[in-house]
Amino acid sequence: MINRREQLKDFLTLYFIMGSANCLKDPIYVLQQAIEGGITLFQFREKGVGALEGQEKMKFAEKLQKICKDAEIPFIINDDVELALALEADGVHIGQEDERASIVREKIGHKWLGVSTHTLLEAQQAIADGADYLGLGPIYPTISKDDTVKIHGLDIIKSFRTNDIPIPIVGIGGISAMNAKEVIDAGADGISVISSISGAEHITDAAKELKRAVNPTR
Ligand code: FQP
Ligand code: MG
Repeated sequence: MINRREQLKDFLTLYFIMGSANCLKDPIYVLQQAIEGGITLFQFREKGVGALEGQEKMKFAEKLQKICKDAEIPFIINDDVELALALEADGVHIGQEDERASIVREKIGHKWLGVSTHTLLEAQQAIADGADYLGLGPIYPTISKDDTVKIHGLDIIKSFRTNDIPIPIVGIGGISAMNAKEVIDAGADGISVISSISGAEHITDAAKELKRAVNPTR
């Protein structure tokens, strides 16, 4: 278990999330370029305008999963626990409005479980329910999700660390190469991005720049 958690922490360094709605170019190409740029983990998040559903969503997920497998990048699925089981994904990510973490944990066995949290109480509950890592955000304002939610800033990461949250945490929301290092310095184990990579003119360069910002030694 300790090994598995240590491994996960490293995979969280540069966590790329996307679905077809986020991409300006072919998502297959976007993922390949992002991998070339050094992403360490991928989350399939097929949501928003024109998102695929049912069989189409599954076929699309399979294609992206194959690319990840070939590159040895773990493949996490957002929200859709049944799809994660069907495809034998490496993990599932859920938020406070999704299926309960304890139920999801029971369904997925030893696959990785990520949970979005916004307070210490939510974090403690998620850990009790069996979360392997926590998503914390939005740290900064973001264009990828609606802007009615509270922006947390770096303080939420610092407070989770001061309060000895024992599992890896990844910052999300408005993270770019400009601010990525301060997210890590605040105590996050990694950063998670959608548009900083998927919306970039040069995907590979954008991923490389983010990687350099969070992990200058590698
Ligand atoms: N953190 C992360 C991760 N991934 C996410 N998808 C979210 C947070 C947001 O359920 P949620 O999760 O609040 O919204 P949505 O399902 O629309 O993404 F930590 F993985 F970076
Ligand atoms: Mg969700």
